[in-house]
Amino acid sequence: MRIKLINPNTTQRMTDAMSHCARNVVASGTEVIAVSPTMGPPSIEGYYDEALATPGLLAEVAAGEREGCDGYVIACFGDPGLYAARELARGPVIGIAEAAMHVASVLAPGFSVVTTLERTCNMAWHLAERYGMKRFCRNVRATDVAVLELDRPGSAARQIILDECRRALDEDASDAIVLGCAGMAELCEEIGNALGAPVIDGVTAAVKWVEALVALRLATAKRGDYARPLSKQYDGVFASFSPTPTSPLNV
Ligand code: 5HY
Repeated sequence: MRIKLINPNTTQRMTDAMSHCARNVVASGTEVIAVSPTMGPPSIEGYYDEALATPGLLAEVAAGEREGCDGYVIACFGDPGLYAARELARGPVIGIAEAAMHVASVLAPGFSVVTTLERTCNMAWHLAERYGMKRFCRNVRATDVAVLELDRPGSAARQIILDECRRALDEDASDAIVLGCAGMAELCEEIGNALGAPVIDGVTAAVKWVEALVALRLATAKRGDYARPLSKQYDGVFASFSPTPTSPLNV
């Protein structure tokens, strides 16, 4: 099977890192195709970034449909464009926040999210609400580490994140941690070993979930909200995104 892992920001080193993590967990018969859009923000740290990352993300889903991909992961903790992507895709589409929160909810009575900037904390709360996870989510904590600072050589990010995760377990009545950024995927095992508690990375959780759904021959429902977009001619620079009966996008 072929799973397309889409990093909605344009930073290739982040895409490469999450691709490595995903390839380490998939079954031998599963191919991971990791991509970034050619247009959009280098990191997603707010609603405006998310909005401008979504067209490029959707173009990658449309390309995946033409390439015969079996399922998709939206590898950004805001799960941008998740429902629009489901309109385009035949196979399952899972967001990393959605996956990580659901996994945490069956491993512990409560979890804390440890994310990057303070300004993205409410986005995580909104996602917990949307996914029915608020009863499990005890807290959302910011480390104020910028997304592109996470893997900068010499950055103190690892220690800052580990310390915040430890405070979350000590202070939030949480027994599990959800890492609130795709850029934290490579830290997951190290932090989990240090804390002796479940630490969940949404990238690998989402990839395995998509793999399981495809293996069960389950696909996105196409009767209601996730039916193909209605055909219409878009204007201006988005003309190439015009949905048609056959190919939703010809980008
Ligand atoms: C992410 N931003 O996973 C989110 C994390 C965040 O570029 N990839 C990004 O800080 O919201």
